[in-house]
Amino acid sequence: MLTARELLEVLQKNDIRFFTGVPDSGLKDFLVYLNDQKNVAHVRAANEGQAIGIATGYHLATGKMPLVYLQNAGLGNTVNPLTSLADKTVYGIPMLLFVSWRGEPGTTDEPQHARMGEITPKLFELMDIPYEVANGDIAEFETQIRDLKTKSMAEQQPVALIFQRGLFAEEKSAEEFSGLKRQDTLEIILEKIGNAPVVSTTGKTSRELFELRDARQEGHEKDFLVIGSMGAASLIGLGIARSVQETVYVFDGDGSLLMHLGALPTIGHYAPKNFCHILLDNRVHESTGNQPTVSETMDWEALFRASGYEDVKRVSTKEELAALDVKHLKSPSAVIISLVPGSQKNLSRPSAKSPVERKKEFMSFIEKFRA
Ligand SMILES: Cc1ncc(C[n+]2csc(CCOP(=O)(O)OP(=O)(O)O)c2C)c(N)n1
Repeated sequence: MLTARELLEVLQKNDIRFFTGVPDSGLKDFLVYLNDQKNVAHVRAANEGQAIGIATGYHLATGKMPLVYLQNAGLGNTVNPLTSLADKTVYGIPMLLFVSWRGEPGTTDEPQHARMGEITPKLFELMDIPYEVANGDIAEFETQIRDLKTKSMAEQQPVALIFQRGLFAEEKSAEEFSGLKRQDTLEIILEKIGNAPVVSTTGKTSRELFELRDARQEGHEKDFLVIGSMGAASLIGLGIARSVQETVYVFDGDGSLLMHLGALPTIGHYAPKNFCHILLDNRVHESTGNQPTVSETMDWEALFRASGYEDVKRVSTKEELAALDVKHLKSPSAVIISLVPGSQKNLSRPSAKSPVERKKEFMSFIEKFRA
């Protein structure tokens, strides 16, 4: 097992001192530790492809090797800049990718990780990126870092280290905050929107929605849970809204929305008359261990308005939320809800039925709303 402190020391010894990426729970401890270090250069990226861009800029300016951390789910976002920017047939940019391995064959994981879990090593082979699977023994790990760095610098190309689950020592548990939380919010909104279709984002939002439907003794057919493809919820919502009459509610996260922010002007441009975007703004990637997003410095209201949303509201308290007439906003509308991070300890995961079965139920549910 590795501790975050040991790991950072090894990296610094090898003069790897610049960090960027998108968090994952497999690297949670390391990332929480990294965020706490005031003297470490760290840029929190909105998506993994952008992290490759940031890392490239660092290398251009310093000649040194940056580190990019990501979950393998985000590898798809990196393929374009890795192959057309950092590849040795183009600009040849040395960088070390720390990739956490969800869906590793032979392990138990969620269905959305199975395909990428299987092809992660093959993707590196296809992209001709040398990789190793990280060793939990610190001395071995140090050798791996040294060798990968030497290769990356000598051949002027990216290299990768893949982290299996459970390689890090036990994490410190998340801080408790008091204030409006996601689950209470979702409950109030579900009460208000009745029988409308919902598209909900990746991570704990979909898991809480799933639990709430059970608690309310409702089925799950009204919800399309975006369990993978982080950042796609609002775009899926747009595709649905263009094809049905009923209002579509999108439950989004700040991390998810930031990942594909281009969704906003697209939605604003096409301006569906039945679209409500609910942003659950807890300012962190709570699902992967509360690593901060850049939401803190965002003017979300201005951004939604500038993108063409007709009605934009911010809600910060339970009372304000209770008073919100979400059914009568001018569409496309946005409700930005300021939340504190926090969810139940033993949050379940949608199970019993496969994603395909749930998709079929959702499709039969929205069929009656077809335009
Ligand atoms: C492309 C991609 N990158 C990273 C992840 C890992 N991941 C799952 S949920 C999540 C955080 C989502 O943050 P946010 O939308 O703010 O919701 P919160 O977790 O705070 O509820 C991340 C980073 C992923 N699933 N897919």
